[in-house]
Amino acid sequence: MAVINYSKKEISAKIVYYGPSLCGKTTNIQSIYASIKPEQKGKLVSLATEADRTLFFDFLPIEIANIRGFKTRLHFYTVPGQVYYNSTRRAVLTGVDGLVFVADSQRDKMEENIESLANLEENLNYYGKSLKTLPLVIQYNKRDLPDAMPVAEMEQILNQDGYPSFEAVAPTGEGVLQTLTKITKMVLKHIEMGTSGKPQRKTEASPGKLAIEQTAHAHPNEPQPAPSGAPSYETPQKPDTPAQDRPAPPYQGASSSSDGDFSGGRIQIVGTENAKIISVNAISIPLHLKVEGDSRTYTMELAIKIDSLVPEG
Ligand SMILES: Nc1nc2c(ncn2[C@@H]2O[C@H](COP(=O)(O)OP(=O)(O)OP(=O)(O)O)[C@@H](O)[C@H]2O)c(=O)[nH]1
Ligand SMILES: [Mg+2]
Repeated sequence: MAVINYSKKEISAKIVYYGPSLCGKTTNIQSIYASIKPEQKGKLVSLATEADRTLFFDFLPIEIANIRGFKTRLHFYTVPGQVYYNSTRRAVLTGVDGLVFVADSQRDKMEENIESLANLEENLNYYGKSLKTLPLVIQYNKRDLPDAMPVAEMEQILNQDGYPSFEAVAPTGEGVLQTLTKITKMVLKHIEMGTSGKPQRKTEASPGKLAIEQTAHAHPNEPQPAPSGAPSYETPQKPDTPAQDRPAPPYQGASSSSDGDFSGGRIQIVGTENAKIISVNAISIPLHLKVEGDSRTYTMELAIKIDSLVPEG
């Protein structure tokens, strides 16, 4: 789950590149690292065996544009694809906010792709999560190889739910930034709106999402700006990149508060009134609130459900 530090005004989100052994996860991260401006990226950390197989994970932090005044950091991880490292794969998924499934396009790797996707769902289930409720992008990598399966066939097998997908040749960077941009936008939308970033799916609310919505989702009745913050790259986007997959322009900050809308600023409780019993097991307490940057005072009823009222003494 995204970590939001309100006092520092920072959001951190975790995106994991998952997929079978040797499908090109590390190569994706290396290619991203080579394309991102130095001031936007942190150190690329790779923990690999001598044969360059990922042993634990690769890690790349990227800082992106502010979202509603919050500095936003994305942490990209890969997992070790080799089958016997499952406990490490599962550990890397802790707190994941978005996923890129890198599929190997070679025909004889299809079984491994299917197994890895099933393994991903199984490991997410361990944390009470699912592909159905997390942003996911599928990448068909190794498109340059002669035995690459047609994409339509791969879609049929791996992507019946219609997740966004991209073709890639990771060592040349082809399709790498498009994949990154898409998952970044989906994750930011997920954080902002409390959705999976997939409009066709209905997601269940969780306490974490609610907290994010209350503070970061500014104006529910106004048109929302497209989530910003796709990293800017040193290499230009290909001209044939579909418009929706290009990085969005930097978001210029939250607009001023409108009536009854507490977004964007710090909320201070300036007064309370006596609690009222509103049902056999609930009370409400009127709270008077002030919002940073707004001279008006607001009143809100805080309703609390209680098991029972036990007289003291
Ligand atoms: N031809 C071709 N080779 C690729 C492509 N992507 C990756 N490779 C090569 O495939 C090999 C494995 O790539 P990695 O990025 O290390 O794979 P990985 O998914 O991180 O593998 P594990 O860490 O073992 O899970 C390397 O030799 C890469 O150069 C591609 O699109 N085309
Ligand atoms: Mg690797």
